[in-house]
Amino acid sequence: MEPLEKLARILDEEQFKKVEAIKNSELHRFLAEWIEHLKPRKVFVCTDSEEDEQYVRWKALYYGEEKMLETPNHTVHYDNYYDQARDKANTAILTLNGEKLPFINTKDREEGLKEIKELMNGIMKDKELFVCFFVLGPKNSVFTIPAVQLTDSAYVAHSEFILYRKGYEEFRRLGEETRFFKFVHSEGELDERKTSRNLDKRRVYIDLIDETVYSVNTQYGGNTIGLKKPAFRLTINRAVKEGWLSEHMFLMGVNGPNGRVTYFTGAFPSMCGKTSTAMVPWERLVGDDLSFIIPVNGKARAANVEKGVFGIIQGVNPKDDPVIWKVLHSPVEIIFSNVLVKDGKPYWNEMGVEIPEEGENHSGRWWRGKKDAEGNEIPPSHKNARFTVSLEHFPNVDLEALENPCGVELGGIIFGGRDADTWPPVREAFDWDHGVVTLGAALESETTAATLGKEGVRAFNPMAILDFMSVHLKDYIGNYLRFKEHLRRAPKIFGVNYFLRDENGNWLNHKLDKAVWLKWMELRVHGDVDAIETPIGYIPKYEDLARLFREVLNKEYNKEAYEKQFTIRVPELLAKIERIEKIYREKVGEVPEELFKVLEEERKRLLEARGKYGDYISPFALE
Ligand code: SPV
Ligand code: MN
Repeated sequence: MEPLEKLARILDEEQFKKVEAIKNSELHRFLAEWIEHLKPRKVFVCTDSEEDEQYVRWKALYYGEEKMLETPNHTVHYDNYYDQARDKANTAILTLNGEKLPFINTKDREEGLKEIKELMNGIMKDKELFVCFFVLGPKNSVFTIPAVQLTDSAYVAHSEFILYRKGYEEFRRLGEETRFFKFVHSEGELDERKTSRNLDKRRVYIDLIDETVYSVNTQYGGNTIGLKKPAFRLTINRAVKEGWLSEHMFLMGVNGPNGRVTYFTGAFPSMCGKTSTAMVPWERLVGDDLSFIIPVNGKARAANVEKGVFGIIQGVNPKDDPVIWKVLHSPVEIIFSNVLVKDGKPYWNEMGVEIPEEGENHSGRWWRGKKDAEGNEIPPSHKNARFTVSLEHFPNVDLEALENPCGVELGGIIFGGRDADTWPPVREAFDWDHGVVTLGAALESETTAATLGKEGVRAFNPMAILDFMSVHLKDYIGNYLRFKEHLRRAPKIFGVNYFLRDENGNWLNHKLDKAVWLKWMELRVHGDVDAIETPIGYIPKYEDLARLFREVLNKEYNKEAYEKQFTIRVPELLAKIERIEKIYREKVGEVPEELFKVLEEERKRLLEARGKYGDYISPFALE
């Protein structure tokens, strides 16, 4: 039977009409195959209309996946207590003949597809299936990638309406031409709290060949929201094949002198200050998680893949995060997940106000001192509790940059990690290759609660993207190094470290200092301030920072603080080069020779400097 005929039989007339109006035979084939396989009780197809979006919001409440909170348009959603983060162990890239890739969890494609098909056979028999259309990137632009999502979770569909641009009309416009991503998700059987029950059968499988991701027996957004991290694996693969960059990066504009705006992307591992950097209140927020960077007419142009934020809520407080705080306390559409709720109000760890002694949270009914099955005390909210909200509600959003089909011209790229003892707070690479290798490819960071597993362990995390890597790292790095060939002027590359400590373990910087580093980087992109040349790149001069600290934060910045922060730590830097070189030689392999050459040059400069100035080099010695 033809797919459309099949769909005409399975769907009611109203839903069928919506599908038929999209003239794309691959879409019809996919829908017919999967709807037949999932066997939902009911199917709802979402167009771009406000009514259809409202239907999804309402169904999230009706099915109990979300509950209303006191503030209008606010809801709360809970994931299973053991389903609170991305599940790396059960996420795999499907490869032909079981090919293995360094640092990537892979699974034989045939086996993986078979397993998924079995797990999903009839899995929606008591459920309603939502068929939703969205696009990645701004609509009708070089960045646009259409995508279709099948899910039995109204919460997942609802989240996508907040986070992505609607795509039904785009599918109709493109018709047979549409080359699109496909996502199939089922939360599986639910328990009485409406959270996924069969976590032992949780799987996220990524099929690069069909550009399809399957996700089952999980609800946590990082595993289930197709257009977010599942799609990211697919876009990295496309980007490497087509010569552009798909990155785990925020996008923001930094206000320079005389009305100048310079755009930056920034890559940080999860929970390392990425969102808070993008949201510095007086700068221009464009995106906080995923960026596409495409060469257009010799310039690197960047766009936010999304239009909303799935942000970490722990630690958001009125003093340090006034903008987020205000948004979270206004009656705009927000889904809170895995927070504490008492009398219809949400609470979270380290929010800077008093938290009730009991209520409901990700563990069910909660009281202070409650322990989990492993004997660990359960905090009021989960460390990875989140809020989902559209960017349009932020007072500092740069809407023009967000919706511009041409994206914005990129002035700089920032790499940062959680590093206690090696990198200075900010520095600029000598050139593209130096930045790509010593700042991007060499990025290491301590692990955090954003993934299941142990925290605080220093881990190799090139470009903060390792969790999502879907191609051989040698190809990914090679594509980065070649990217400059498409450009007349490459963006400058910077490295930052917000987590540097002294020998007693004390933080050397305040949370807000990042706002000063941003201003310095903005000036450097245009050559407006001088810098000190060190073996590892250019660092700021004391005078410039002292002025910027006064102007930006109204703070005195003394020479002692500067000297401690910007001392070049030669032994740690040399040890890092050793580690990184070893990883690329032994664990990655076949990496472009340039990478080793750039590392070798850096080692030489460090050894030479050590001969002259010793192990710990004051920035004043290099001026
Ligand atoms: C991250 O962990 O990098 C996130 C949240 O942005 S998640 O969607 O879980 O990936
Ligand atoms: Mn992320």
